[in-house]
Amino acid sequence: MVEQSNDIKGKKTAVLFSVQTQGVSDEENDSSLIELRRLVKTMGLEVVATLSQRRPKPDKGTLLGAGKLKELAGYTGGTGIVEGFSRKSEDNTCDDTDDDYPVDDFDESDEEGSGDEPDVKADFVIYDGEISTKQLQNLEQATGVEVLDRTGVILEIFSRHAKSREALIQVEIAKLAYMAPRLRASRIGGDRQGGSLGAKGAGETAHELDKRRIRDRISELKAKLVDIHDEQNRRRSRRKENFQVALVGYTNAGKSSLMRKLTHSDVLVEDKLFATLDTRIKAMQPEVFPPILVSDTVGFIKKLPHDLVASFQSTLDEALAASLLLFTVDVSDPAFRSQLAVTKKVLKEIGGETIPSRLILNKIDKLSPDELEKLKPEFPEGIFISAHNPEDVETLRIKILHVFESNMIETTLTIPYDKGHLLGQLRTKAGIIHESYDEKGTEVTFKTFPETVIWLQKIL
Ligand SMILES: Nc1nc2c(ncn2[C@@H]2O[C@H](COP(=O)(O)OP(=O)(O)OP(=O)(O)O)[C@@H](O)[C@H]2O)c(=O)[nH]1
Ligand SMILES: [Mg+2]
Repeated sequence: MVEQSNDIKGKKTAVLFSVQTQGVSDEENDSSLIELRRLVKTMGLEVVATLSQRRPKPDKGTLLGAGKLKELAGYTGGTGIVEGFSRKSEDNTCDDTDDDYPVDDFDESDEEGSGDEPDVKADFVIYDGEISTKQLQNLEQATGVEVLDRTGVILEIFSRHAKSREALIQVEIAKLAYMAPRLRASRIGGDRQGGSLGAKGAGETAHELDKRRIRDRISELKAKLVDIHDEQNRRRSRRKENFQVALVGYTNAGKSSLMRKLTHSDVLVEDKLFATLDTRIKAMQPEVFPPILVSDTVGFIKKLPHDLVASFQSTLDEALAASLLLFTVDVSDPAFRSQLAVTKKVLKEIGGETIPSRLILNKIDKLSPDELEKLKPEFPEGIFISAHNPEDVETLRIKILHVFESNMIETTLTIPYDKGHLLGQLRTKAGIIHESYDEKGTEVTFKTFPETVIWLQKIL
């Protein structure tokens, strides 16, 4: 696959590439590259070309075979050659040698007219996967430009979108951990990584720090996070008496849009990947008692390395504290099934699989009536909505209320007049159904969570 665009308008440019390994279908490879293209655009770069090579495995030294590497370098003005590097050298002999798998037979782009001299030179080479230190070194030598992998791109976006103190610290830790082994490896990027794209945070100083100082800085940042998390845990335990609904799902699924509509708040909604990096919690509107809290979380994405997920643990903890998870998918995205699978996998990994959940198939306004009807039998329990349609949002709100009410119990208790202040507190924690007065006190019938009844019985 070779695509080219000449509409650059002074922006920095990038050429993207992937290795389609055995077992990865054409659709999966294409959809992953389309996603990478969106990520790269979100990062502010213009994509000038996309290449892909089918191989049993990425080459240990250069990811691509020799011919394809030359083609890639054609987009950057590089030589395509790695000095002193032999594909038959001991280091590079691996079970995926080109002899076993004739790469050219797999190679799609050769069929589609590679060899044209590209008009536009790319400033960056970006790989749709993870790059080892050695591969990074070799690729930068062959292309003469800075090379980034998928994680590097995601980190760059995170770094730009982080707003709260917590998100900034989390991103800085993730970035330092990512950059530490690459500092020595990257001859080109080493000077510029993190700084060249205008990133804030770790980028400006990282290249001056040796590994030990990076470790010290990470420890220092982690200590700061512990303080923030202690405070968050205190707040979270105070919220325990409330019913909390967490919106979880792939990036750009529409979580923040739903959060806005359900809570009448002004959280950021953008057609960007990873628009939200901070957890926001707001009461669902119109308010009920006890309040239903809705939280918006960071989106998930394919091929997100574990340590990056871990660095957003506290954001995910908010989802784990929820009484109900709303798995939100963008049903208009052809890849939505695999996006849902990614979300469920991450939630399972962090221990959230036992939390009750509902599936929200969002953006149905982007489907034709036929497409929608075909989809419904596949998700009989799914809630099909458009966050842009107020009636759909109301249907969702009522469904949330039903789950919330099914968790509550109805109780009647008498509150003595000398403990009258408890009545005021109860009103914020329960839905009052009936009140009557006799000589012992106020007899009140209310609906709330079992924990609140236990709390009240203890202090009466
Ligand atoms: N057509 C249509 N667009 C929607 C719908 N819901 C959300 N969008 C759009 O999809 C884009 C992403 O929406 P967000 O609500 O920011 O998505 P998110 O899940 O919070 O994304 P991240 O914060 O990046 O994880 C925005 O441009 C929204 O306007 C919908 O039901 N229909
Ligand atoms: Mg969002």
